[in-house]
Amino acid sequence: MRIQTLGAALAALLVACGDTLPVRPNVLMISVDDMNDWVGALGYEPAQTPQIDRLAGLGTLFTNAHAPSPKCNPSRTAILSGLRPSTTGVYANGEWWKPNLPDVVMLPRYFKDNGYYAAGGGKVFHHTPGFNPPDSWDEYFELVDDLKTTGFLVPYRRPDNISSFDWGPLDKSSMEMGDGATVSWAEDFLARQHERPFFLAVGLFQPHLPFYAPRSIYDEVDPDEAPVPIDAPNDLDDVPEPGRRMAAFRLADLQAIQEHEDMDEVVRSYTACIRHADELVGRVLSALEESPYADNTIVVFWSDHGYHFGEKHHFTKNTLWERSSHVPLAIVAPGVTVPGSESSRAVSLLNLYPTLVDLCGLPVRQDLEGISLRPLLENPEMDWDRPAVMTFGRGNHAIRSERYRYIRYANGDEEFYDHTTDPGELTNLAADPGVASEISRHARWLPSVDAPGALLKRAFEFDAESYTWRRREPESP
Ligand SMILES: [Ca+2]
Ligand SMILES: [Ca+2]
Repeated sequence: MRIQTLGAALAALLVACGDTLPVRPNVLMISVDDMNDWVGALGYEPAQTPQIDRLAGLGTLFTNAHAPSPKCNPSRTAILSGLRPSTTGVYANGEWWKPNLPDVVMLPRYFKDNGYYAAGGGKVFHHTPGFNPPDSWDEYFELVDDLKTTGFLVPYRRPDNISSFDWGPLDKSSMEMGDGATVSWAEDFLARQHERPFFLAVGLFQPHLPFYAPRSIYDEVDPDEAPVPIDAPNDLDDVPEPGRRMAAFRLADLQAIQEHEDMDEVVRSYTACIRHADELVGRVLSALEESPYADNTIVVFWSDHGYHFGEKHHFTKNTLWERSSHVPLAIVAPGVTVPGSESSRAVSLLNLYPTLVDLCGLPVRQDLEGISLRPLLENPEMDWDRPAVMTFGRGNHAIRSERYRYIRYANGDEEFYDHTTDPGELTNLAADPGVASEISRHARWLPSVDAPGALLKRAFEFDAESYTWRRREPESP
């Protein structure tokens, strides 16, 4: 009897182990840089992004997903650390997270520490030297320079275009571009035999500026099919001063582009860059589908933030508005997501880290600030009251719920927009007493800490060879 009971218990344990310890899925994380929501799957009609649309159709597309910050380094640091900019103090591109956050275990490192083979290529972390720590990876393929990365050295397109910025076709094929090399590496990686589950991060640099695209793709974009967004006159009149200051970042570029009537060419080139990214996403996806890992790999696709082309009289990112924050996000999780499903709940890319930990059955991390999106992957229309929070600079935040956007700047100034009637965020309702209760409902989600800015890269002497750094003596006043 006792032996029978023991046997039954053992059998039950084995069944339980069988349930809870399946073969861990692989992860393929594809990211793009500065790609806004001009994606077919998100309803942008001029877009031709069949591959991104195909990827989204394999799982769950989030139609209301937002970046944690409207700039490369703060957004990527938040996504990969699972911690908000307001917690880490990484608010801008110069702040070097590694010496500032020595104990933070970044996403690829967490997978590596839990038995995964962590491989990355291209631009995953912000690509200033030293921002991509070698201890995060078993293998890394550095972004190959294709003139996009050194495009800042190209003579300015216009003499009065004061910043580093250019656009147009390059006489290179898709695979001769730096992103092509990254994708080639990823294709080889997926064709290889892997003994451990892998975490593979493929970081495309497109469509980041300079907006250089292979000529064959550029030539295919009909200049009339990519409309120039509307820069509504006087739109900033109801925006408080800190918001107008954010909008003025790269204002000289915007003015030069508009004065020379170049915006159609800028938009055309950016569109070509998106299509180039799309083609490469398709190659990686096909390589996965042809590999032995097709049925046991979670695929995640995201962009680090959005982009303005004159909307709210702004060019690039660097604002707390929808154009800077709204991004494509799709997750394909075999056995969890329903192909072709969509969720319009407001979600942040900050949720990616806990989501992947959850989907792969890794030990749960209590210290992360996002939460797993698994419930939404299983039921995309479930109630979800948690908004997406976005931060730019210390103390400036946007709270995006499914319907509204609330912005509060460090000095207390506010904006409030209703997306059901005003998707372009043209009318700031913050002073309207009718929305006061909604504003307080949103303000509850403001971060409770606003950490001081982390130390800048230039505060350290860095040796790339040994990956070591030393704090410089603070300059005397
Ligand atoms: Ca970026
Ligand atoms: Ca306005």
